[in-house]
Amino acid sequence: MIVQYMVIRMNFLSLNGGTLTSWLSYYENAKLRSKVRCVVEKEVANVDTMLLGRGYEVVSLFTDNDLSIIQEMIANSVSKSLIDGLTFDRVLKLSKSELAPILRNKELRMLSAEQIGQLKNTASFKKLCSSHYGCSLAKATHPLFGQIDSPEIYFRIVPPGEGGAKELGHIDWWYDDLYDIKLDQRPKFKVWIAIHTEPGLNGLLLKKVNPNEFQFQTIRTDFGPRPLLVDPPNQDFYEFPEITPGQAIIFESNNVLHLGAPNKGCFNRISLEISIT
Ligand SMILES: O=C(O)CCC(=O)C(=O)O
Ligand SMILES: [Fe+2]
Repeated sequence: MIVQYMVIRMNFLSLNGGTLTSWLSYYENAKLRSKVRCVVEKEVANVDTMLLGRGYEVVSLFTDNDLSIIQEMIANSVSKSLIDGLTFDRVLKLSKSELAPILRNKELRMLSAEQIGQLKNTASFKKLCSSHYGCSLAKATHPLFGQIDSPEIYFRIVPPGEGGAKELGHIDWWYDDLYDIKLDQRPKFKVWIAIHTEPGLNGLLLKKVNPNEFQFQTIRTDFGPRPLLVDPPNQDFYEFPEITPGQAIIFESNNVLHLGAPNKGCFNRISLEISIT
């Protein structure tokens, strides 16, 4: 019993220290750990909710000030790719055809090294680092070059009327399968931050599943291979948390099936994704 407790305690400490390296063994020890829950219950409560529960958490992450810093960063990126001098308000109203060049091209939506530096300096990002998720950023998978030596941080835009195509539901590790990313190199969590959402009208559909019960086929696109869900469930299979700008959904990368909800709002839905390991 004492030995068991030590193993569990060590696993917990490394999670809390932000490395998350023992995440897998932590997960495997879940059953064993429940025997000593009374000792560590308070400390591991959030992680337990995720690992043993619904697979995701909704958290308030970005302050209004940091949110406007990110919004400006995104407006600058979009301006660089599309039209000079766009404000964030204008980006929210760009049409699907104006946005077309960047909608599918992740490369154009990845933050630059300079922007990542700026993001890391925000109080909100530091809050994420000091949480039990830590801030070990996972390496990006570049659409053409596979895994590259820069963090996986990019934004995504879903125009009104878009999103929700049920065959696009996926588990993030399916992309790692397609890129042959080794198990120990794979992100453990995705942090999906609402940069502009209309609660209840757009956001993310998600559901923790047994990955063995879902299959995908691979399609080749100009922007790299993509998984396509075989026998996709309908929208009512998923949970659909209401999410306001600045809030984030943190979910497990290896077993949460998810897809962007159809955007029933008036504006482009904009989110920022950060993979952590
Ligand atoms: O935001 C979306 O529409 C999809 C998001 C997604 O696949 C992810 O965050 O991993
Ligand atoms: Fe995803």
